[in-house]
Amino acid sequence: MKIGIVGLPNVGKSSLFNLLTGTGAAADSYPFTTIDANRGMAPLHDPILESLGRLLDPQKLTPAQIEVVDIAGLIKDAHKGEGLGNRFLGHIRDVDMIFHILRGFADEGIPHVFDTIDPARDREVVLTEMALSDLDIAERRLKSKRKQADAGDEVKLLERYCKLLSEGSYGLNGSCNEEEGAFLKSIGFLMPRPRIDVLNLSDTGESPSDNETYLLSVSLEEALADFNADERRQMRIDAGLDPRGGFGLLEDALSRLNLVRFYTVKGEEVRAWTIKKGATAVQAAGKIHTDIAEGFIKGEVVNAEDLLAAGSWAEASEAGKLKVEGKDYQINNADVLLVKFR
Ligand SMILES: Nc1nc2c(ncn2[C@@H]2O[C@H](COP(=O)(O)OP(=O)(O)OP(=O)(O)O)[C@@H](O)[C@H]2O)c(=O)[nH]1
Ligand SMILES: [Mg+2]
Repeated sequence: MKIGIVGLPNVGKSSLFNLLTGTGAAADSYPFTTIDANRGMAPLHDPILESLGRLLDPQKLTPAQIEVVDIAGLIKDAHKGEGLGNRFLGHIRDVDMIFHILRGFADEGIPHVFDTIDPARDREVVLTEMALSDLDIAERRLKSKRKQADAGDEVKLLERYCKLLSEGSYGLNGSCNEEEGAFLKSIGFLMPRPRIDVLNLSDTGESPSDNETYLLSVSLEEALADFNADERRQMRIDAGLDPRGGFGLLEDALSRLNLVRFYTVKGEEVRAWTIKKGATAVQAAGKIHTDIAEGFIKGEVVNAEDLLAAGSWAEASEAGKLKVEGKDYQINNADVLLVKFR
C-alpha cells in the first residue's frame, strides 16, 4: 500500500514526507524543489506494540510501515502537461491513497504560486486538474465504447462518473463499489482513491472551522520533536490542531485503506504488520513469508488487548483467550498470531 502526497508547489509536501518517514528529502523555500518523486517508509506509531514490548521485553520492536511517495507540485493546467503536469499526475496512478496538502501558513519568504493564502481555492485548483485528467480519459474512451454493442455497462459507469466530476463532486469514494473503483483506476483514473485533505497551518493557531480537513502544522511538529507525548498533545490542542499530529494522519489513512494491524512474536522480535480487513490467517502468514503460508499448519491467536489484560501468555491461555485457529480464520485488529508451519 502506498500513500501519495499531492498539492500545489511550496505547500510543505516534502516537509510532511520528511516528518512521516524520518528522512531528509530536499525541502526548500522555492517552488518545484521536488521534481523526481521521493519515496520512503513511514513507521506507524503503535501504543499497543509499545505495551507488548513492555510485557514481553523482546530485544527488538518493529512497527508496521507504510510507503509514502512525495510527488512534485501540481499547477493549473497540469492535465494538459503544464509544468511537467502529466508526469506528476502519473505518479498518482501508482498510489492507493492521497494526502492532499493545502497551504494554510503564511510566510513572505516562501512564495505561494498564487501569492495569497487561500486553501479552499488551492483545493479546487488541484482537484480540478485531477478531475480534468479523468474526464479526458473518460471522453476518449466513451468515443470508442459507445460504438461497441457489448460495452453498455462501461459506458454507463463512465457517464455517471463524468457527471459527478463535472459537477465538482470530488468525494468520489462512496459513489462506486470496489470493483468499479478498481476498473476506473486500471484505465488511468486518479480520483477514485481515498483522500485526506491536510491543512498545513502555522503554529500560531487560527484554525478554520472545517471538519473535513486534517489540521496539522508541519513546522510545529518539527519544533515538538524533543517534547514528550503529553506535552506535544497539549501544544497541538493549544494551536487548534488535531491532537494526534502526523501519526494521527497515518492512523486515519489506515482506516480509510481498510487496513488492520496484527502482531507476530518470533525469537527476540515483536513485530507489527498491516493487512486488509477481512484477511485470513494464511494470508497474514503470507505477509510474513511465502514459505510460512505454504507450510501453514495452524495459528495460535490471542488478541493483544486480552494478552495485555491477562498479563502473560500462561494467564491468557488459562483464561481461554489463546485459541487455535485454521487457515480461514479472519484476522481481527490487534491479533497476535503465532503460526505453526511445516
Ligand atoms: N512557516 C512554515 N513553513 C513551512 C511549513 N511547512 C513547510 N514550510 C516551509 O515551506 C517551504 C516549502 O516546503 P516544502 O516541504 O519543500 O514544500 P513542497 O510542497 O514539497 O514544495 P515543492 O517540492 O517545491 O512543490 C520550506 O522552506 C519549508 O521549510 C509550515 O508549516 N510553516
Ligand atoms: Mg517538495
